[in-house]
Amino acid sequence: MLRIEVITIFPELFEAFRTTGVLGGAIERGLLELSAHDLRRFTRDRHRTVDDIPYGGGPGMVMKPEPLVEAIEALAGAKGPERKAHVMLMAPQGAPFTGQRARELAREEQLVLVCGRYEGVDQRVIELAVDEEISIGDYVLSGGEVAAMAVSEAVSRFVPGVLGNPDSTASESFESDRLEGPHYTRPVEFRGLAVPEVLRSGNHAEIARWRRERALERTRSRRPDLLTGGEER
Ligand code: 9D3
Repeated sequence: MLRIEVITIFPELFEAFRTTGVLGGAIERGLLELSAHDLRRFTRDRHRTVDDIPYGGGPGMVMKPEPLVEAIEALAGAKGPERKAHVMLMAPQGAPFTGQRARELAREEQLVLVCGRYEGVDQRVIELAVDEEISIGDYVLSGGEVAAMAVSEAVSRFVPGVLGNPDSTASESFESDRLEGPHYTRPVEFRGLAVPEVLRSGNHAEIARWRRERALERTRSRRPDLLTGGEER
């Protein structure tokens, strides 16, 4: 069973997350575990300090190494060939997180997701205790917690049994290299906007063709990079 351990100064952010939706259901059904660990529990000083000023100067604070390395080692053991857990630092300078990486990570026994805050993490934490640094995209977040949630959701969807239909992960965007087209439900007309006639025609070949066309159109305009393989279909 996959066990996800999150190290954060804001464990309360994960309370609703771990009890809600597909992920909450999967945890309830015993298909995976997710625990959030308060980094401050691994401090030893009165003020439970997790940050300090940067060597060399500059703005902001840096996460000090002792609490982070102690937390990681308490949950995962020391880095090396014996360690069973895969330790990932959520970091803006990390490698881009992808659906393919999510699929691979779903096969791990234990993932430790380390959430940074402030300007960053002392480099020695990475060298001594981290296996991989991951970013979820080119925008600035205030810390790694939202990224850890994104990674947890994306990975959990590849854990066998988490989704009802075993096919539905394969047919989604980024598994099919094509964005999805528009969706409609009732009512057939809403504020003057009608559901496209073809979707009500009952002609399944026509419907499939229409959906392929809309998907291709949308992909061309929003994500042309996905089509550089050149295939038209
Ligand atoms: C304003 C400070 N930034 C200079 C450009 C550096 C910076 C430090 C710390 C930017 C963001 C953060 C906090 N972000 C994360 O911890 C983070 C993140 C992100 O910001 N974007 C995408 N993926 C991730 S994973 C972790």
